[in-house]
Amino acid sequence: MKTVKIPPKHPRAESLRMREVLKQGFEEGIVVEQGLMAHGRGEAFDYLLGEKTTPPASEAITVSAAALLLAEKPVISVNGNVSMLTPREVVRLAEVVGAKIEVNLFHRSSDREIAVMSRLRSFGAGEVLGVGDKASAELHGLKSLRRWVDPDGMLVADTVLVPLEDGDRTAALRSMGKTVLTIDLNPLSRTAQTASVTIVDNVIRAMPLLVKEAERRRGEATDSLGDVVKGFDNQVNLEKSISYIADRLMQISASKDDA
Ligand code: PTJ
Repeated sequence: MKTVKIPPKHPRAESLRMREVLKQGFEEGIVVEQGLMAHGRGEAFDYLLGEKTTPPASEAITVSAAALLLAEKPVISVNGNVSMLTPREVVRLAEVVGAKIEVNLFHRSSDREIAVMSRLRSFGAGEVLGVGDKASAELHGLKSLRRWVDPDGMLVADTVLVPLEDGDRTAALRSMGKTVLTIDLNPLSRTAQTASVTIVDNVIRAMPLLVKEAERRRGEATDSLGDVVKGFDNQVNLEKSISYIADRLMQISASKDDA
């Protein structure tokens, strides 16, 4: 299939470029059809947010960076979409915070696991967990194939970053006492509502900012990082994101009334 050439000055160039990246991932067997649909849902919420990182999202990014730096056994979970959209940032974030990278797919197949791992490796990843027989431990309370995790990774992790996720696994990981960080454009999704920290933002904006924040705070005293995490309330932060959308829509509608 042909790739469309996107004019750099096109007002929606970045959004169109992302679609082409995901389409390429689909053709390479990395992204599933459902991943394309999930992206469309994300795009709709991104429109409502004004396609920028909001103040509550920035706050959640700061808290997530601190939580990852404080973690003893952090893991970054990667699915098809994330491996296409932000592979470089996944690898860099793992380096900065000392996290393991684990492939965990909802629509699991051996070929896809290997394809996602190969893509991450092509961006410099070393060890990639969760592939093939390595995913031999079971998360209880989960029916989907996401329940198979790596005994050296997600099973024993204290903090897990699950960008662009479906809700069940977040709930299962939380019930095991783990800190779950997510990036989800939909503040109403089950994942967003269940996670310990939800960054309501597009992964393509949030991941580079998360890397930057982790780089900036690396070396900061444990007490000071602990203070950042301690004061955070995810429900309050989600309410701020929802209010941000509501206020924005009210302003837009008021400006149309004035016209
Ligand atoms: O690669 P697999 O097999 O693991 O499958 C991955 C998908 C995404 C298909 C799977 O996890 C899934 O079905 O996810 P959901 O339940 O559709 O949830 C995806 C969530 O991510 C939705 O709330 C979307 O709004 C949100 N989302 C989509 N694109 C982005 C996003 N959030 C942040 N950045 C995005 N680019």
